[in-house]
Amino acid sequence: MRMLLMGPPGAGKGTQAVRLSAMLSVPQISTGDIFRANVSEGTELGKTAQSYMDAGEYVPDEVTNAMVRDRLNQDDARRGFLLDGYPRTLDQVRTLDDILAEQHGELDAVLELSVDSEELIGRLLKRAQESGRADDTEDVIRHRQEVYVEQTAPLVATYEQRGLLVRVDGMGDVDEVGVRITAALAERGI
Ligand code: B4P
Repeated sequence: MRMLLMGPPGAGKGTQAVRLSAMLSVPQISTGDIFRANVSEGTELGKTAQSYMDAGEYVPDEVTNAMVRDRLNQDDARRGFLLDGYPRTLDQVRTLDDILAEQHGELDAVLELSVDSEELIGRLLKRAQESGRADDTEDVIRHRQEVYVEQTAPLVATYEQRGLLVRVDGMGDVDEVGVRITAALAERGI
């Protein structure tokens, strides 16, 4: 099972990916989580990523693509994966196509979570109070939404044209969304 999880910041990608990865028995590969782990370990990759993340900008494609290529080359990704938060740019879509052709095979599905923008901001501000992530200030949250609308939202159409897109309403509580995802995937025989 090779699947992508897309949606704006705060849509619940990370939250649902944990559950889905257990359900599908494949590793959850979150580019945001990998960057944050590198930031907290103080690696060179973390030093490069931090300023972009703190500003709500995407980390440059060449850095992100190299990191994902390495990660997908690891043994546990051979039997499938759930990619959470990648690709986010056209260059990343093309790179992923190359990696899949070289190392894996076709995607099975691309899941998109849709959530109203005020709800997204409310969720991320709530997280800011609870965990204090550096990119969860209101200005940066709004900027991340803009970057998503400009650079990532148009990519969803690419996967729709390929017949891979599964759109799920991400409004409501975590369990409600989880049940919708399971039902939508079951309709596709997943
Ligand atoms: P990510 O870590 O992917 O952060 P995100 O888009 O905000 O999504 P996240 O997974 O954290 O939020 P979720 O919806 O799960 O990226 C962070 C940064 O890393 C990016 O801005 C960028 O700088 C960099 N980056 C990552 N990937 C990149 C790439 N491919 N290229 C370049 N740069 C990249 O959860 C949000 C909150 O909502 C949580 O607190 C959660 O508990 C809550 N929540 C979830 N579902 C809910 C529900 N149904 N109801 C209420 N609350 C809910």
